[in-house]
Amino acid sequence: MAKFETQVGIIGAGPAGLMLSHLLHQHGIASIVLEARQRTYCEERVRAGVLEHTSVEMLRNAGVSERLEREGLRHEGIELGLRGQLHRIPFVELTGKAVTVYGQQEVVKDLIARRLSDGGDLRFECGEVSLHDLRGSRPWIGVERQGNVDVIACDYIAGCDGFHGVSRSSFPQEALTVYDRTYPFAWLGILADAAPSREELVYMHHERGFALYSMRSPRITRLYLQCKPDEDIAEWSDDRIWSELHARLECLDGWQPTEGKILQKGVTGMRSFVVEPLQFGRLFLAGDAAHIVPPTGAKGMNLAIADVHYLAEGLRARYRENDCTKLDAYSATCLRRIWEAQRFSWWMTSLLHLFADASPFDCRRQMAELEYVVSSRAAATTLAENYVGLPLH
Ligand code: FAS
Ligand code: PHB
Repeated sequence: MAKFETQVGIIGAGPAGLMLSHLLHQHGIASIVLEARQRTYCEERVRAGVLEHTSVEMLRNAGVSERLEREGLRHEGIELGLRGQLHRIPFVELTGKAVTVYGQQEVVKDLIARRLSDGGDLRFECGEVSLHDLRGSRPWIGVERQGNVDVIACDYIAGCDGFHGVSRSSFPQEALTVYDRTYPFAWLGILADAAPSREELVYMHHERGFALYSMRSPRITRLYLQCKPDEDIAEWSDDRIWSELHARLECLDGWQPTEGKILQKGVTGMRSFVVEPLQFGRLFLAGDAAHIVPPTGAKGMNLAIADVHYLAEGLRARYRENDCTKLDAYSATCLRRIWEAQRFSWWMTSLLHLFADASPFDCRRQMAELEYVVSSRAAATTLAENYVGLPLH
C-alpha cells in the first residue's frame, strides 16, 4: 500500500477534471487526476463539438487555446430549418459573439498534453476508486489495483467522473435532491469522412423527426437523427442512415448533405438531470457528475468547463487568501448557470423534436413557436445569447 499526499484529488480526466487540474496548477495548487480509462480512449472519445464564446475565453485566458484558435471553426450563426426552408440566426449581429466548432476530444488532447508538459500528475487506468472521510478535514481516496489499495490523502476531492462515476454515489442519498427528466427519443449520431457542404450547423425540424447537420473539421462532418430511445444501431445500415438524413435535411434551395464513409455511429439517450447540492463535506461535483443536458443546446462540455472555472476560483481564494466564501458558494453559483442551461437545452429540444404523444394543438403550437423564433429579432436574440453562452456570474 502506497500513500500519496496532495491538495486536491480529482476523479476523472474529461474536460472538467483536466481543466480543473490545469487551472489549479496556474494558481500553484497541487492536484492528482485519477482516470479509469486509458489515455488513448480519453483522447479518441467523440462527444461534443461546439464551444461557447465563454468557454473559448476561459481556455484562452488559461493559455490552452493555441490549437483551438488555429484549427477550430468560428461559426457566427446557425440555421434553423422548418418545412425545408432554412432561417439563419446571426449570432454576431445579435450578440456580438460567436461559437467555435472544435471536437471535445481535441480539447481533452490539448489539456492532457499541457498538464503533462507542466509536470502534472495524471494517472490513467488508475484502478477502482473509493472516497472516504468526506466530512473530515483530510478526506482520502482509495485506489485499488491488483489487490493493492493506494491511499491519496488530500484537502478536497473534485468529482469530475461523469454521470456513471463514483463521486455522486458517494453522497449519502438523503443529502441529495435529484431532478430528472428523460425524453421519449434519442439521437442516432454519425461521424462521416465527408467535407462540410454548408458553412454553419443546421437544426432541422421535420415531420420524420429532428435532424442536425454539424461538423468537426474541413474534412469531417457530424450528423444526428432523432430516433427511438431504444433504437438498435444494428438495424441501421450506412445506406439507410444516409437516405434518412437526405429525407430530413432536404431543403427547398436544393442543398443536400455530402455523403462519405461513416467512421463512427452510435445512439445517445436524451435526458435532463441535475443533483443539488454539488458539495458534500470536502467533495465537490462538477460536469456530468452533477448534471446532464440533452445535446440540442450544445451545452454539455461548456457547463463542465464553467463549473470548474468557479471551483478553481473558490479553491484559489481558499488557498491564496484563506477566504472560503467563494468555495462555500460554489454549489449555489454553479446551480444558477446549470439551470439556465437546463432551461435552454429543454427549450431547444422541445422546439425541434417530434413528441409521439403530441396533440394536434401541441403540433400547431410548436410550429407557431418555430415561426416566431425565425421571424422575431427578439426571439432570435434570446436563442443566440443562450447558445453563445451567457456571461459568467
Ligand atoms: P466526462 O464524462 O467527459 O469525463 C469523466 C471522466 O471520468 C471519463 O474520462 C471517465 O472515464 C472517468 N471516470 C468515470 N468513472 C470513473 C471512476 N470511477 N474512476 C476514475 N475515472 C472515472 N455534448 C454535446 O454538447 N454534444 C454532443 O454531441 C455530446 N455527445 C455526447 C455523447 C455521449 C455518449 C455523452 C456521454 C455525452 C455527450 N455530450 C455531448 C455531453 C458531453 O460533452 C459531456 O457534457 C462532457 O463529456 C462532460 O464532461 P465531464 O464532466 O468532464 O465528464
Ligand atoms: C456536435 O457537433 O456534436 C453537436 C453540435 C451541436 C449540438 C449537439 C452536438 O447541439
